[in-house]
Amino acid sequence: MNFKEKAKAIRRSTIETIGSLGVGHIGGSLSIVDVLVVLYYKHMNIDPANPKMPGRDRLIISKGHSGPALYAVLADKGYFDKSWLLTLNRPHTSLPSHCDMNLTPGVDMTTGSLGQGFSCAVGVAKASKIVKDHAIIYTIIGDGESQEGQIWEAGMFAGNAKLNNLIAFTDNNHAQIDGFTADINCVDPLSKKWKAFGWNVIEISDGNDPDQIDTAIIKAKTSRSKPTMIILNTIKGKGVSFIEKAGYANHNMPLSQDQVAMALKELE
Ligand SMILES: Cc1ncc(C[n+]2csc(CCOP(=O)(O)OP(=O)(O)O)c2C)c(N)n1
Ligand SMILES: [Mg+2]
Repeated sequence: MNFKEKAKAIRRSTIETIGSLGVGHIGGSLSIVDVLVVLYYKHMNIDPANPKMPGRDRLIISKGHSGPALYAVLADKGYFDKSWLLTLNRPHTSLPSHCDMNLTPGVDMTTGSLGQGFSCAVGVAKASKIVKDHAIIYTIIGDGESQEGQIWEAGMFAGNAKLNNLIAFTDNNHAQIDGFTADINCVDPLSKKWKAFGWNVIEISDGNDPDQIDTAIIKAKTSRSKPTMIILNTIKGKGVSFIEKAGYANHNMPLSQDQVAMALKELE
């Protein structure tokens, strides 16, 4: 699998999906494409023909507004027809802008209220230990989301419960909805905080580099007694220069058809 080519294709599809509506959570969708690609095309034990396969690995995107990137991956994996992508967030759609496990095949948790998805991931990891199904539970949180108290309550429990079947990622793109995270309520030093909560921590300098992500996941799977937090230092809007340059304004950004064409050209 050529991760970089696949990531480009998923970014194109994400742009087309959001472009069909004309507005959406572009920044936080594009920043997680690389981790999604490494998970879905290499690591996860899943079956698109049987989305609820018992004992499957799970991905819970706690920053649930990044649904469009996940939908691009799920369509490409064959969970549903690619034509669904053009129904994003329209009335009666199966693809709302925030993830919904009751509407979309392949979505493992309903998320969008920041902090809650991560708590659910910890609960699912604990349940998996109890039933001994040997699943790995993956979850992605945002850096802005890490300001939520609920993140730290759940994180404390996961460390104490020694949930080594839980592999979390922080999409550390340094921006949130209306500003840079450091200016609003700085969450640093993330690495030291997670270590203090009993987690194994791996920090990746380029969180948009699939090879670094792959290496980190391989290492995380060897953890014997701790959950692992992989801190991805990413770029919000990664892959399209005018979207990257918009900074935090790309959080929920309008996209004209000319801009869609420009973005697709850059991602050829
Ligand atoms: C509990 C809660 N408060 C506020 C919001 C509104 N909201 C949606 S996204 C967002 C910013 C999140 O920033 P971050 O976690 O860094 O996400 P990313 O940069 O990856 O988009 C906010 C405040 C929400 N969805 N849930
Ligand atoms: Mg952020």
